[in-house]
Order: sequence, then C-alpha cells, then structure tokens
Amino acid sequence: MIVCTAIKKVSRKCKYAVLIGLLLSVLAWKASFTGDTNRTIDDNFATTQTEEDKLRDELNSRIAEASHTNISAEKDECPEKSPLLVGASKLTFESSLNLKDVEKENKVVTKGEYEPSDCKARHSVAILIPHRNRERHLLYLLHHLHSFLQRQQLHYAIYVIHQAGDATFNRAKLLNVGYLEAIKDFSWECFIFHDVDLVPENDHNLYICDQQPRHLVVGRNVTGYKLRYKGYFGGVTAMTKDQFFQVNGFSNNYWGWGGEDDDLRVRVEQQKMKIVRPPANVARYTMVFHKRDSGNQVNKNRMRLLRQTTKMWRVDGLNSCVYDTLSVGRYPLYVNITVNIGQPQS
Ligand code: UDH
Ligand code: MN
Repeated sequence: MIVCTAIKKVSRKCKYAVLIGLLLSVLAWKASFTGDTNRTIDDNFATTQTEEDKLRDELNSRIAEASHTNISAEKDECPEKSPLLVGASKLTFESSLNLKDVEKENKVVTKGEYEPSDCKARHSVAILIPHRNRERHLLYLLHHLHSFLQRQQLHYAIYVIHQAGDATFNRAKLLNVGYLEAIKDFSWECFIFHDVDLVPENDHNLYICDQQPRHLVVGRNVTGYKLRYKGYFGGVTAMTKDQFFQVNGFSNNYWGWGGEDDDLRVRVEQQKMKIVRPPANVARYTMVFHKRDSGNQVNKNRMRLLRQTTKMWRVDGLNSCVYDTLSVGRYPLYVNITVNIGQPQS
C-alpha cells in the first residue's frame, strides 16, 4: 500500500515534470518561431530597403544628372564683349534672296526669338519694326539683322507691326502697339524701334539700352554718313522699358511722314534724359533705296503738333493708344502683329 502510494506520488511528480517540460519546450519553440518570424520580416525589409536604395540611388543620380544639365542650362553669363563680333561688314542685297533661304540660315531662331545656347545673354531686347508694303526691305533686314544680333550674343525677338488697311501710315502709333504687345510676351528690358529699310553695317553698334535713351543711326549711306540734323532721333533708337514708359511712349497723332521722332526727343528731354549715340564710325547704316510710299505723305500738321508736345505728352501716348489687333502670327523669323490703328481725325 505504502509502496503503491509512493509510486503514485512519483508518477504524479513525473506528470508535472513532463507537463512543465512540455510547457517550457512549447514556449521555447514559440520564442524561436517568433524570432524566426521577426528575422524573416527584418530580412524581407532589408531586401526591400536594398532594392529601394538601389532605386533611390538611381533616381538621385538621374536628378543629379538633370540638375547638372540644369546648371549648364543656367549657363555662365556671356562675356562682356562678344567674341563673335566682326566689325564692319560688306552688306549684300541679292535680288534672288527669299524668305526660305533666310529661314534656313536661322534654324536657331524660334518664332522670331533667339538666345545663345552656350551662355546666358546679358540683355533681353525686343526689336520693333513698323511695317506696311515693304516686304522686300523686311526680307533684307531679317537676313542681316538675325546674324548681327546673334553675333552680339543677345536674347532677342523681332516684332513686325503691320498697319492694316490703306489709311495714312502712322509709324509712331505702330511702335506704341509693338511695345504694348511685346510686353505681354516677356518682360523685355530694352526696346529697339527700327525702320524696316535701315541695315546696320557694323556689329560693334550694340543693340542694347543704357541709362539714357540711345540713338543708333549717326550716319546713313544716303546722307554721306552724317547725322541728318542736330537732335535727330529717328530711324533706329533704343530705350529701356522704363524710359519709354516714363515719356508715355510716342504720340499717336502723327499721321504721315515726319515729326514723330522729334516729338519723342522733346518728351525725352522734358524728362531730363539725354540722348546718347555710339561713335560715328560704328553707328553706320545702309538704307535700302526707296521712294516716298503712297499713304505716307508729308504730315503738314507736324510743326503744329510739335509745339503742343510739352502740353500733350501726358494724355497722348501709351496710355491713350487704342487699336484692334487683327492677328498675331508667330512665324519662324518674326512675330507679325497686324493691327487696325484707325485713321486721322479730319
Ligand atoms: N513704313 C512702311 N511702309 C510705309 C511707310 C513707312 O513700312 O508705307 C515704315 C518703314 O519701317 C520705314 C519707316 O516707316 O522704314 C519710315 O518711313 P520712310 O522710310 O518712308 O521714311 P524716310 O525718312 O523716307 O526714310 C522718307 C521719304 C523718302 C523720299 C525719298 C525721295 N528722295
Ligand atoms: Mn526710309
């Protein structure tokens, strides 16, 4: 009996021991299983990270590449003096020249606009050309002017402001329209007001603006390369956006030939600005021969208008320039703005 009881006690203890052992091994197994699971997740995570790192590395190197391209797109400033200038050049006016040829010469120009590819231009300049019925002159000018401006390493665009209809021509109002339309495209800092028939002969005549308004035509072949008269401010002039704004632009009231350029000089002088010119040996132009255009007869009112400039400039100019834009054509070599500017009040 006693033996039996002892055996029972031992087997109960054994049972407990077996149970505890089992329990412990289950716990140990679970612990090891959990560890494995964690490791597996960690391992997977590690794998994911490595791939992600690879991706990120690749992405970063692409971004670096791109920003490297951007840095080179941000380019160094062009040199103060362009190394491309050639000085005086012999101009040609071939009768066989056509627009397609000039377009081919200027594949680097897009919608009339150009900027150097290898450096950041120091100046952004809009060239404004008043125009009607002078296609041949326009072609010669485009042919010479594009390469001239490119040699000067400028960021530029050429705008042709075309007067619609056959009312009397108004050069000054067209130039006001050109200014008002061009600033819608880009914050041009400098404007060159440019007759269609004047071709610059020397690329040291820089198409840039200064602290003061600039007159770029000292001499023309047709007038023996002499300034036409003291105070002449016609043909080709350069004014900053602010200078032109300050004088309220040109008068809109000069219909027909003459006076509008003198009117602008009066406005400029009234603002205590001083017209400056490049040296005479540089500021030379060839004027393509032409007769007086029909529709641009001498303006008999010009002297009367000129006497009123100091009174009228505030209310006659950019702030009173009313017109209808009929079309804006973005051609390869220039932006053409065809405009109805009305007609003189009789
Ligand atoms: N313009 C046109 N179409 C016209 C009239 C003028 O496009 O019908 C523009 C053109 O940009 C021209 C500018 O306005 O260059 C100035 O006009 P202009 O060339 O007629 O003025 P300029 O002083 O000649 O050169 C005046 C008449 C010359 C007569 C010569 C007779 N010996
Ligand atoms: Mn002319």
